[in-house]
This record gives sequence, structure tokens and C-alpha cells, in this order.
Amino acid sequence: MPSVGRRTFYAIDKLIDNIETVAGSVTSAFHDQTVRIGVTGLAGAGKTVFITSLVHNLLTQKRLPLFSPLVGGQIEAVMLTPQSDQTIPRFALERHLDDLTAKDPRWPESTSQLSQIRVTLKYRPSRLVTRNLTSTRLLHLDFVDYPGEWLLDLPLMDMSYEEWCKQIQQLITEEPRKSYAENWIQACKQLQAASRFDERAVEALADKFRSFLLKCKTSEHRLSNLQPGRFILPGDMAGSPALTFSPLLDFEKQKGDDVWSYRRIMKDRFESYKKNVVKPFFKNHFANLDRQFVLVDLLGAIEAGSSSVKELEGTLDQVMQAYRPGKLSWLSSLLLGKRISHLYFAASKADLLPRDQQQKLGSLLRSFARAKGDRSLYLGAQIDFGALAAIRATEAAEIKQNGQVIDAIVGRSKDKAEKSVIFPGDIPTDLRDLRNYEAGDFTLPRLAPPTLTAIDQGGIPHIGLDRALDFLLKDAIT
Ligand SMILES: Nc1nc2c(ncn2[C@@H]2O[C@H](COP(=O)(O)OP(=O)(O)O)[C@@H](O)[C@H]2O)c(=O)[nH]1
Ligand SMILES: [Mg+2]
Repeated sequence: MPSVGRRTFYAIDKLIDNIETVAGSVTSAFHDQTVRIGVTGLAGAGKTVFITSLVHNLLTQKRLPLFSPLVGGQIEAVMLTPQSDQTIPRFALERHLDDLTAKDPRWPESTSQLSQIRVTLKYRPSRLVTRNLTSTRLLHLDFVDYPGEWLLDLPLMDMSYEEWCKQIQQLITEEPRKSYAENWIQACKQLQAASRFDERAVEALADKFRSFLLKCKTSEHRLSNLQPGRFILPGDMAGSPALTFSPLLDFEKQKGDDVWSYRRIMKDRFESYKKNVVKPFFKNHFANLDRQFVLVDLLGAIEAGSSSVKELEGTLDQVMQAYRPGKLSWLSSLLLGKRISHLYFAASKADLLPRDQQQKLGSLLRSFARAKGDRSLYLGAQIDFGALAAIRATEAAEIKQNGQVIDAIVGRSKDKAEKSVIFPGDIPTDLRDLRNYEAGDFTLPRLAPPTLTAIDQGGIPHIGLDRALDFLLKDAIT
């Protein structure tokens, strides 16, 4: 007796079997088009869950009533097809679906790599639909999952090693970074006092700097504007010499610039990181994207309080810089005039809020990002904001308290067998409140995924995926 997860496999296999026949019936390969859709966000923002649910819902076509090309009857078939890039790992859709549909469902394993999956739509161009002609086209959607941490390396590109050292030194004068940096500061002082070069000491220092960044990220303050991005998510570069460097303290006071000085070695490695790690990512991956989803764990920042929220605001600003390359000449020259045409920023995990607050989350994200930057800098890209839940793990509920009815949610906590009614708190309504928000006023429930029965037929319950997809793609299916 196959499990639900297996049945999902069969459904997908069948779709793959159909490709040849489907492709054969298409008038001409000349009409095939490819749209490369980036899906990014910091670790834990929900990229894996998002792509899994989006792709599955596209394949089953049952739960996307606001995706207009589907509803308009233009789309004749949706199938998984082999990707064209042979060197990029494939997004592990089937493994993630198996996790979600297991007897004891679990969220997909988190990933730290760039990966990709191709979904092909067979559709009738709208002008042919109206003239009742049967000619069809293929549109390949390449979803590319990549860590938002890597985008955050962008500001390093315009910085010298000396400027970077100064910036870090400034940042660690304030809490909470100050306390988190203590071990690294001690190691830095020791290394800088030593007279002889020792590679192991460099490794140890780089390690301490990485631990400092990870502490910033995972501590209760959940800081997000952290560089170098590969120190946090190394991808396939874990342990490589390209990641063995660190800032130094009081850089300008250091003497000696000979090849064996720490000052010289760190500087060379920092420059090499920019040239051999950051730039190739932007050139080989980022530059090829046509459209982009950016997932933001705004709820996580709200739970952590005002320092996390303020930091996230700066982080989002950094991320948005990548999409207005006009100011960054090195990036403009890599993009060769190509640009992202559609950008959708989504606050994820909206199902963890009672229904009456979900809308508020999207508006908060909009005002959060709007406060920054002039839209004209995006060179005509269309931008929208919203809240979504890629997989809805909750249902709506009401709590009666002192004669009042309060909207709440029902869900199953990760460590419990039974569902319970939860009121996570109220999120702020406007930007000013958001910036002054104190930790403890809102608690994000840690929920297990929903039990997904008959997933192969019904699709996966979500909030707002179809709206996001419609914004990003409807004009590509004409
Ligand atoms: N309730 C709920 N939780 C979610 C949703 N999306 C992600 N999560 C939670 O966030 C965690 C991280 O998601 P994941 O997709 O692995 O993040 P990634 O690191 O950006 O790929 C998951 O393990 C879930 O616990 C959602 O739509 N609803
Ligand atoms: Mg992931």
C-alpha cells in the first residue's frame, strides 16, 4: 500500500512521462520561452517550503484560484521537466514532499545550497484562445532557490579591507554585538601581538569571527545584517581557504605590509573573497534571473523585538540595493543591461497570525520597505508586497474573553500530539510602533506542519501563493 508521499511521486512521474507527447504536439520549439525566477530570503525565511508548495500547487492546479492564466483556461498542462543547467543541484521537491506527507509530518530539512527546479507550462496564447485556435506554447519556469545571505555580501564589494575593519570595529561598540564579539576580540588581540605568522592562528580567528556572526544570528536578538554571507551559509565552500580570514582591530595602527604580515594576508584574502566568491555568484547566478520572490521573516523579527526589527530594516535595504544596480557600477557591468522585471516581497508564515492580522503583516512589510529608497531606482521593475503562508498549518478560531470575541488560530505544536487554540499576540499596526516593539509582546507559535491527506489530488493549503504568483507571472503567459 503506497504512502501518500509515494502517491505524490507517482503523480509527478506520470507528469514526466507525459512530457514527450506534450512537447511533440507543440507547433515549434521556436516558441519555447524560459523565465528564471529567483526565490531568496535569509535562512529560515521559508524558501524551501515556498518552492515545494508552489510547485506542487502548480502541478495539481487545484488551489490557485487567483492565478489568472489557470483560471482563464489558457494553461493546458503543467509538468516537471529536466532543468537545462547540468551543474546546479536540483531542488529536492520529492524529498520535501515525503517529509511533509510522512505519517508524522515534518517540515523539510533546511538547505544551505543554491538549487533549481524546472516546471513547464503548456499554454495557449490568449489571442489564440479568443480566436479559438489550438496552437500551444511552452513556458519553462526555472525556480532558483538561493540564500539571501549571499546578497548581503553586496556592500563588501564597494569596501576596502580597511573600511570593513573600521565598520566592524564600530559595530561592536554597541550591544548586543559587543558581548557576542568578546571571544573574537581576545583572539584578535593575541594574534595581532604575535610576531610570527601562523596559519592555524588565522584559521582559529576566522572561526571565532564566524561564531560571532552565528551568535548574532541565532541569539534572541536575531540580527540579520551580517557579512561575509558565506561565513553563515558557506554552500559548497565550507572549510575552504577562501573563507579563512577575519577583520583586524585598529587596522590603521598596525605596522608592516610585508607579505607575511597578518594585515597583508587578511587583506589579500578579503579581496580574493570578493573576486572569487561574491562576484562569480552575481555573475553566474544572480545576473541570469528575470523575476524575483524575496521572503522576509518579519514575524520572527517582531517576536525578537525592536533591535531585530531595526536591523531587518537595514538588511532589507541592502537586499533591495541588489535590484537597483544603477548605483553599483560593478554590478551594472555584470548585468549587461539585463534586469529583474518583477519583484515580490512577501512576509512569510502569515498562517501563524489570526486572520484579522494577516493583512496587517503585508502592509507592514510594504511600509517597512517603502520607507527606503526611491522606486524609480528600480529601473521600471514592478514591485509588490504581501503576506503569505506557503503551507497553512493553522485554522481560524475564536476565543471568547470577557464578553469579547478575539480571533485566534488552531494548530499542533511541534512537540504535542493534540491541536490547541493559540493567541500569539497582536503585531503593531504602523511603522513607528514596529520600530519600538518590545520582545515578549508577541510569541511566534512553533507548529508542526498540517496533516496533508490526498495531497496528490488536492494540492497544499496555503495563504496568498496564487496572488503572489499572479503578480510575478501573469504577463509572461500572453
Ligand atoms: N506555519 C508555517 N511555518 C512555515 C511556513 N514556511 C516555513 N515555515 C517554518 O519555517 C521553517 C523554515 O522554512 P524553510 O522553507 O526551510 O526556510 P529556508 O531556510 O528559507 O529554506 C520551516 O521549517 C517551518 O517551521 C509556512 O508557510 N507556515
Ligand atoms: Mg531552504
